[in-house]
Amino acid sequence: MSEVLLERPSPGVALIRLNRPEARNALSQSVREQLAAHFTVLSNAADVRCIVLTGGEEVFAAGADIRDMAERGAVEMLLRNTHRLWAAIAQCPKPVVAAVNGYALGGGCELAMHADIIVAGEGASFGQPEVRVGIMPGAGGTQRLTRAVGKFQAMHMLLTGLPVKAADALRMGLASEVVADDEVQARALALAELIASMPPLAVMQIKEVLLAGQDASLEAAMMLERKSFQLLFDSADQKEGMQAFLEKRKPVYVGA
Ligand code: CO8
Repeated sequence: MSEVLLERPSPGVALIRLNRPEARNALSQSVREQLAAHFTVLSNAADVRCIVLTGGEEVFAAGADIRDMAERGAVEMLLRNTHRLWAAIAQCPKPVVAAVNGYALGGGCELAMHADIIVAGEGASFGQPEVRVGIMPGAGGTQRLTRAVGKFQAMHMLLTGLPVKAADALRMGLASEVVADDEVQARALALAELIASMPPLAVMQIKEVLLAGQDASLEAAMMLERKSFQLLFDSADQKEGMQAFLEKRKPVYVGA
């Protein structure tokens, strides 16, 4: 069976499931290639409005595959061009909800941080233990983590390699919600279904502007926001959404 499964649990929603339990869903080059391929296809699929990313009910992902890296040299790592595979996830225009049960460590934590919403189970834990195996994060652990939780929490996690429990992750801003372990998948799917029922152009503009604006000046980011706001007034879904409100009926969005 494939190490990365793609399912379509409900209309508008795609579910990507890591399926390498014997290696705690460690992200080998092959797994990353499969992830990138799925994200590339789903990014362009008009009938997909939200993506749930999960490792299943036991473990999210225990990081990059250490067996796959232990004997590699710098040039070999460079030639893998792994950043292009991560970019397929980072540049996905559709919202991504991570459903995290169990460990999200190293590259697994970085993978979760590529999502837009993180639903964590009470027993989940997040960590960047790379320092303990002689390296450092290479897919956003020093950058996305710091943007999410700030310098002092990020340094604490990165320099010690100590994981944080779900409740602390929530408090720090590294999770959106914490629910009972056996409710994680259902909750992530429910959120994805709700997002999939929203007007897709507005949803994609919100994601794009929020992410681009984080690294721009406030003035530039406000201009981006304004332009996207104005752009949406040319969409059929804006007319439908406002008309439906005025007519006290449920809107029907078409993504145009
Ligand atoms: N890589 C390869 N194999 C792994 C990994 C991993 N990251 N994690 C677990 N496994 C394997 C184990 O080797 C073991 O295999 P086997 O049965 O053949 O001996 C199997 O999974 C089960 O593991 P455990 O027996 O250790 O299971 P436990 O439930 O007792 O423990 C843990 C689970 C806590 C997750 C533990 O396995 C662990 O600490 N794993 C390593 C965590 C880690 O250090 N992660 C960071 C890796 S480095 C990294 O992610 C760099 C990211 C850079 C970005 C990518 C750019 C290329």
